[in-house]
Amino acid sequence: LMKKSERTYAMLKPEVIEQMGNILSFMEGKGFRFNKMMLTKIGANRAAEFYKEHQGRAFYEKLVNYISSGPVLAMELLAPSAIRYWRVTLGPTDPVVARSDAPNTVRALFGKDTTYNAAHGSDSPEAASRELNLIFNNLNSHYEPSYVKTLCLV
Ligand code: DGI
Repeated sequence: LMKKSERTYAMLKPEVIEQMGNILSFMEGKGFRFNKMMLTKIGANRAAEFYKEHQGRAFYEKLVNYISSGPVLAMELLAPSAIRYWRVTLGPTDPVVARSDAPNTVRALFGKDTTYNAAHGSDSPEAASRELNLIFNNLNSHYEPSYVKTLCLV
């Protein structure tokens, strides 16, 4: 029986954009397919909305500032159990922990620390649809011309 493909939201964060080729190759090697891909910049308001579940946490402002500080690579991934599989492929939130516990993961290989941890992955089906909508389906209502940079493959 074929497992049903699932969609998730993945995002390469600003500090790894210059290494995106290596990270995409790593992801392809893990079997992911890129259903949508867009190099874009997320404004501070949308970044705050994106991470609203962390509002009030000590790191919230730093996180929002970081994510809106430069371009990100936004992706819709398609794979069987994509949500869980992408989280496993990402590795633990802290790249230092990842390097000891899960060395063959995106965060172990490409992340620096808990803030600059290379990439994001939705943690539930609800989060995946919310995040995919926020990034890919609100291009008009949230349209901020300089944020929609170059590449949009759908
Ligand atoms: O789902 P994750 O990205 O692995 O982790 P999360 O949903 O708990 O947190 C979202 C992001 O917030 C995470 O990728 C990095 C940041 N973050 C989480 N916990 C901390 C943090 N940043 C700092 N500086 N310190 C934290 O304790």
